[in-house]
Amino acid sequence: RYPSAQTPVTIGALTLPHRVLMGSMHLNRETGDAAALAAFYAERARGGAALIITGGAAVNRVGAGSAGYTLLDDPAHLATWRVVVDAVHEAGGRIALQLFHAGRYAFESSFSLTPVAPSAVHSRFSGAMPLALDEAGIAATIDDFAAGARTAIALGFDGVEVMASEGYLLNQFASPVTNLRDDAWGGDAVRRRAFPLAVTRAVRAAIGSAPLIVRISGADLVPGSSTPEEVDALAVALAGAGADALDVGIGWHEARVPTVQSMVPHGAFTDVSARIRRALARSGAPVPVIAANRINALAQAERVLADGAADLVSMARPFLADPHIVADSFAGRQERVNVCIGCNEACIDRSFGLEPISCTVNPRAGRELEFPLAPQRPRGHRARIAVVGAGPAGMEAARAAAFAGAQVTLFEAAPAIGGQFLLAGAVPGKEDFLQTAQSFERVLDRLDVDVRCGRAVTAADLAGFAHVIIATGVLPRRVDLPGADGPNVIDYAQAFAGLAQLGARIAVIGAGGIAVDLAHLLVEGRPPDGADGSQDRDRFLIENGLRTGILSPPARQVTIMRRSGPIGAGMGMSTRWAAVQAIRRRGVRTLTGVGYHGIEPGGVRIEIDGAAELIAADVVVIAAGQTPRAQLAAQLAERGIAHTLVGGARETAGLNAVAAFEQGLRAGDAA
Ligand code: FMN
Repeated sequence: RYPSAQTPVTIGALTLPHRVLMGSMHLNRETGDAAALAAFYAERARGGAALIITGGAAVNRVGAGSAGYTLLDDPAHLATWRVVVDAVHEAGGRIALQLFHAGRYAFESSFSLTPVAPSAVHSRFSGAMPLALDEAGIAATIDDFAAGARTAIALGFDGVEVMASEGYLLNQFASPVTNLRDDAWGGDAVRRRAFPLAVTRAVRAAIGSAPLIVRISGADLVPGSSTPEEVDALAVALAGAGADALDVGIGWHEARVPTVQSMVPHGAFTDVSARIRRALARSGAPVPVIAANRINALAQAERVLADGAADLVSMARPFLADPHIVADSFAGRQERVNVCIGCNEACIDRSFGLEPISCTVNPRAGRELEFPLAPQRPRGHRARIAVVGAGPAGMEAARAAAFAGAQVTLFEAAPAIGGQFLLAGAVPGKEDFLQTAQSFERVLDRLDVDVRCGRAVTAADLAGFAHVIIATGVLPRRVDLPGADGPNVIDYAQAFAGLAQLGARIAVIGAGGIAVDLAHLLVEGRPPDGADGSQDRDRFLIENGLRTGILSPPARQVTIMRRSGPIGAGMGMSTRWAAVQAIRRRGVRTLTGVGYHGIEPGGVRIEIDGAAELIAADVVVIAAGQTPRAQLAAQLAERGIAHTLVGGARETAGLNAVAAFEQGLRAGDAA
């Protein structure tokens, strides 16, 4: 089915049965329960990852990204990894440890240590002003990498990956932006390469012939940083220094080009790995190249490999969304795969804090022991459960309840399941949200859930059920402004539904995540039927200055506004800046600190910075929050029918898809 992906490949002494790896993810679970961490990894090994690369493990204390990192120089942290390695091996998998040093990306507060770096250059990401490493510090750090590698192999890992990308320590040495030295370790491109090369040589010497992958930064995406030629030269030199494979990372955490958000088109950066692969081929001593970032389906991995853009593909978040992505796809069950939607809300956004990560669309991720795959309930007990509403919370509640052995009926008033994900799926770059609904359709079908769409239920319909999970979602909140009931005013749900009828000038009252998404859709318009995504890729690259070209003008003139607070408040930390940047670049006016006088036929009369203004608009859209749609609860209570509220129906304050899915899982599992 996937001839290129299913061809074996070797990384040094390690032969892999196919070419799809699980990429490195720091989970913020590494210092917690060893059995839980082992269950997380073992499930992904069983799900078919050719090789798992762990999240970064710090080679020393000052190199830890935060207090949630394991420390390879602390014996107390090693026992966990031994349990993980054994579990993965028992599951038939292979696992490599990532050797990590954050450099100036370490958060200063982690261990009360001042971060170290090639030079004292402040980091916007961590807020740190690092100390420049001296000669002894450099030598000790190289030794720490070698010792960490030795430890990893002694623990039974099948190999190591040296982290030299994403703007961490080795990448900081390679870049002229962060390496201002003029000594053996900096001053020109050759000397800036010296540290990553010295680390690679030391690790190679420490582990003999064991597999060694180096994760390089294919493109830093930071102004003034290494050129493509310098990156290519580094890649060739690393292969010469003992790297068995090069894993191509993209972008620093300080980059202002999106690299991991939903809006990043699939495989947007595979030209970079292709270029490095060509440079290695020209050198006459090539090693396999691994491509990463937003490759979330096997079909796409296959294209990347067949096109020669890489020798292997790394998928990180797709293994959170669906641990079985590889096994199911190889077995022809790809329509079942729960795809990564790139939302980052339960993974990346949490990994930067100290919260354990999970996955929005798969809240089991990281909780495999709590919600084991083999249903615990005896199959004889088949409680009749109704789930009302098939948005994120309801879909997941129905799945979890059926999985736990209940006989489930899922009611949805709309013609299809998906809820707010169907709205989101219309937003440019969020097309994958539609696949979540499709994958749930398949899974619910397989679990014999009776899905009834197209009719709103009443309490009377629910009389025979042992328990009802109410997942009826939200209603757009109304605003109390003069003119708000005028014919030119609609709510955001109507705007998503009736896009074609909207005029050329739109004013949106509200500027949270939904308003930002709606503005994006309004200026870009819907893609033509049959669009294959290649236009998205071109548009993305042009918009972000990665390719020259001309963009079509925005489809509409759009203003979004709010009384107070930041534009896009409530969006995840990794997405907000990118989404707001994207709409501003497309000419959307974003206003905060707005006082409203009222809505008129010609637009919205506001006051901003002490001046009155009419925001001229043909249509005014209200996207000012939501209220729970939960009337069913009172009706069921009256009839004495047991019920649980989940998702937006329960609470809209602070609600997001992460909470909705997670509440669905817990309620369904308990039902
Ligand atoms: N990359 C690393 O090299 N080391 C890490 O420790 C690491 N931690 C991550 C933690 C999380 C929660 C996530 C989502 C990603 C992390 N990454 C890390 C980056 C991923 O390896 C990968 O490059 C990125 O998620 C894009 O690929 P994807 O679209 O396949 O997820």
